[in-house]
Amino acid sequence: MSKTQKLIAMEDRFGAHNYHPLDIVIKKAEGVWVEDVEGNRFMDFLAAYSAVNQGHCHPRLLKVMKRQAAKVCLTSRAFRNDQLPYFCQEICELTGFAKVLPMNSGAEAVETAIKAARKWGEKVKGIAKDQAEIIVCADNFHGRTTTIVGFSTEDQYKDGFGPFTPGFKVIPYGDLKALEKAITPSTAAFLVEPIQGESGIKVPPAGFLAQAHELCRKHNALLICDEIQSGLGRTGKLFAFEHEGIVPDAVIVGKALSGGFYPVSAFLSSEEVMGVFHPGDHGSTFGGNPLGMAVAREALRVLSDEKLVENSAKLGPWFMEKLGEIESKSIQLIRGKGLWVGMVLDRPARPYCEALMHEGMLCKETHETVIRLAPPLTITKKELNMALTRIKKVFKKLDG
Ligand code: IF1
Repeated sequence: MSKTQKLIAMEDRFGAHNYHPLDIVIKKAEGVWVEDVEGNRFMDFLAAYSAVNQGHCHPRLLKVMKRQAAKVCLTSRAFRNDQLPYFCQEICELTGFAKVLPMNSGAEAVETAIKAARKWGEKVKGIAKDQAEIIVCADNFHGRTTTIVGFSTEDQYKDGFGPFTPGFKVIPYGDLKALEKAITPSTAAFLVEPIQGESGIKVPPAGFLAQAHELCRKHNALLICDEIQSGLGRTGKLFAFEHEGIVPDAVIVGKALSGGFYPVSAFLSSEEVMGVFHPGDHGSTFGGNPLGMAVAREALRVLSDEKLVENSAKLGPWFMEKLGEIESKSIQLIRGKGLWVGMVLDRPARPYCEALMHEGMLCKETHETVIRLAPPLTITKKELNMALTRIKKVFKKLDG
C-alpha cells in the first residue's frame, strides 16, 4: 500500500465523509507549487478557493505568524490586544470603509452581515420587528451555517438540515427586474456575490451591480457584496465591485485576508450600519485575536507590496485569451475576470481535473461541467505558460 493509499484509508475510516477530494495527499507547499507524500510536484490552480492568493507559506506571513505566536495568540475580546487596533485602521484605510468587525470563517462574517442588515432594518430604516427581509440570488454560495444553507438553491446543501430561518427572498442572478419586484418596504438588504464562484465563475451582465446599487439606493435597502472569494485581488481589482464603479454599503471578506495561514474574515461597512452593534450584541472567542490580526495585517501588506492585484489584472486577460485559443470540441465557453477563470465544458469536468492532476496541475471542477482555474496571484507568465501546455495536452488526450 502506498503512503497515499494508507493516509486516504485512515481518513476514510475515522473522518466524516463530507467531501470527495482528488486522491492527492499534500505534505508541503511553497508559492504556486505543492508537493504530495510521494514527492510529486503540482501547480496549484485552486489556491484553496482563493485563500492563498499570496501563494502557499509566504515567507513574510510565516515570519509574522511565528513572531506573534511567541508573544500572544489569544486574549478574547474581554480584554484588548495590541494588534486589533492596527488591523482595523489598516483595513479601513486600504478599502475606504469606515468600520470593520473581524470574525474567523467566511460563513461567520456572512452571518454578521445578516445580523447587521436586519438590525439596521429595524432600528434605522424602521421595519417592523422580526419582519426584515434580505434578497439573495439563485445559485448563491455564502457558506454552510443553517441560516445560510436555508437560502441556498442547491438541494444538497439543504437536504435534511431544515427547518430553516425565514426572511430571505431569492431572485435569479443578474435579473434587475426581479430585484425591483422583490423589494418591499420590509427589504433590509440585497446580499450578492459580484461574481458567483461556486456556481461556476458566473459573471453577471455588465451594469447589473451598478443598477442593483441604484435600486437599493432608491428603496433605502443596503447593498452587501460577498467578496470572500472574489475580493482581495482575484478579479484584477481589490474588490470585484470596482469593475462596476460602485461602492456598496457593506462588504464581506475572508479567505485571502490571512493568506491561508489562519481563518480570518471581516465585515466592513459604514458608521451607520456598524453603529447598530452594541456591546454584547455579537462576537466570537477567536474573532479579532492578535495572532489572526497580525497575520491579516501582513497578508494585506503583501498584496500591496507585491502588486498582486495588478498581476491578476495583467496576466488574467492574457491567460483567458490563450485558453480561448485551445482547439477543443468539448469547451463551450471560457469566462471569468482576472486570474479567475471557468472553462465550461459540454461534459463532466471531473475526468479533466483528474487528468490535469496526472499532468501535475491541481484544479477542481464545479457544477459538474466547469473547470475552475484560480492560481495564487503570485503566479508568473512563465508558470501560466507551463499550465497552458499541460491543459492543451489534457484536452488533446481526453477530447478523443
Ligand atoms: C467548502 C464552494 C468555493 C464563498 C463565498 C462565503 C463562503 C464561501 C462567496 C464561506 C466559501 C468555499 C467553502 C469551501 C469550498 C468553497 C467554495 F465551492 F463551496 F463554493 F470557494 F467556491 N462566501 N467557499 O465562496 O466561507 O465559511 O468556508 O470560510 O468546502 O465548503 P467559509
